[in-house]
Amino acid sequence: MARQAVTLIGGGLVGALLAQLLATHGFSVTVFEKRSDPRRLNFARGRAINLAIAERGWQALRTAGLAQRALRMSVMMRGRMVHGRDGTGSLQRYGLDDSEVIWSISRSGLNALLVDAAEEAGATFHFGQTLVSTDMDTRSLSLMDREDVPRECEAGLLIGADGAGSALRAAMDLYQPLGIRVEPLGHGYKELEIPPATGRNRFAIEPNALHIWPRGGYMSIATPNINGSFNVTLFLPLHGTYPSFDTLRDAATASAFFAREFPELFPLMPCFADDFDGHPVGKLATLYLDRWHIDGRAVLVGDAAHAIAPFHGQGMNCGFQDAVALADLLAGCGRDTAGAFAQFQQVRKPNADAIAAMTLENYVEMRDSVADPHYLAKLELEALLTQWAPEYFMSRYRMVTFTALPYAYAYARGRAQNEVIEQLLRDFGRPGDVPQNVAIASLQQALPPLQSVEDPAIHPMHAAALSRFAFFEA
Ligand code: FAD
Ligand code: E0Q
Repeated sequence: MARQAVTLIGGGLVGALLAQLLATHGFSVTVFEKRSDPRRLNFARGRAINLAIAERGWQALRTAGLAQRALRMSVMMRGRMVHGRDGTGSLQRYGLDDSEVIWSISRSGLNALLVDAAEEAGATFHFGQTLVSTDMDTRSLSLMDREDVPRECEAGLLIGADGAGSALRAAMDLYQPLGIRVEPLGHGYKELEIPPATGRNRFAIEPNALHIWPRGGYMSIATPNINGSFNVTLFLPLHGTYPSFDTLRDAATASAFFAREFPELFPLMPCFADDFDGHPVGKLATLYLDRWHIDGRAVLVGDAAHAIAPFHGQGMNCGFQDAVALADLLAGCGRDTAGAFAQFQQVRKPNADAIAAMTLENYVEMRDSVADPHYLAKLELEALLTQWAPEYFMSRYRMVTFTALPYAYAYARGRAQNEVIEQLLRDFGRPGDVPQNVAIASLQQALPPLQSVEDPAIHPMHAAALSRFAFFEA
């Protein structure tokens, strides 16, 4: 039997991983990617951008056999370092110990690794090829290269991994409405940078943390790169009264604002004005679709199907889970691709909806409450419940970040757990005054035991890597 042809639009993080997985399963995979080859980017000139990778992402990379190589380009982050206005910083651990940490990984480095691996598995990439339009009846594609030279080609099974602005999604929607809904957050972001420090320590601030400067209504974060630099991202309302991106029209106004609101950060950023002027304002939105596929012809994955806000650091992690699920379904469906696409949507959409919702809740939490006394009391009680009844209580953050429990399960269970916590705090006031036996009884009454966590959060793979960071032990 001839190998089934798959045409992937987009060779970003999810597209390249999916190409590797499908090629490994024996499909004949062709990828069209708008950008140039990530392996030929000029790293010295290109901006280092990173993103947080957590257990779900690692599991997908393990499936592809790429986790070890990816780990080598990652920096451990133990928790969020919350910086108050008074210049104090305190680390809120993400997990119980160093076995529950997340990792900051280079976006371009990871993309290059995934493209390499996909090619090794037999996939063919065409870079600099932008999908312009698609005839869904004949499955023929119109593409354009960087010199505006058009190209027509016949597609196989069509998969759209072309991100939040997906061109394949637009073509599918024209053919058969997908029920697209975009909910803008009204907030945007600007990518800035702290360069590597000179001297003994390459890192200008604590390397093994995700730094947050919450200011209520807006915030900055910083995440480490292996070369000692940090990506700084300023999140701010797009419009409206000062401060908003509208009111920070030029680098001088922006510098004055930034220096006042983030006084310990500003002096570490000699390129602030250039970065602010040179980088676009990114817009944030959540994207929902009623349908992710058109019968057995075309399907959307990753951000193309369900772009979310970045405030839980789960967009790529979720998209990687999509890739593994879709590859498995396609490999096992014979020629019933319509069935595989339908099942893919059925399995993944409730989870995509759940992480979208949890992400929006996390934004409000980040911006407004990480330093709030009630929020801190809840964190404290969560730590106690984790100790007292680990089979009945796992914080929602840990379920999302350190397990592969379905997002929808984490969302529903998190809500029920939260009700117990709120009730206990209402009844007893401070976390330290909550009696252990009452707390355990409340949990057992409100919740079934935790669904078993099949994959241990602590993977032996991380053990060796963690030793690299022993030096920084808090
Ligand atoms: P993309 O990475 O957007 O890739 C799409 C690819 O398709 C691109 O290479 C693009 O060039 C190509 N393409 C687009 N249009 C066409 C076309 N017409 N023809 C051909 N090719 C095309 N996620 C995390 O898990 N952790 C984080 O910490 C995190 N932080 C984030 C911070 C910010 C500020 C943002 C904006 C997002 C963050 N995310 C994070 C989300 C993450 O970036 C996305 O979920 C992830 O990149 C989705 O991968 P994708 O392959 O679906 O889409
Ligand atoms: C993580 C890791 C862009 C971004 C990425 C992230 C996180 C945050 C705030 C942001 C959530 C958290 N978080 O610290 O609760 O865990 O990825 Cl803004």
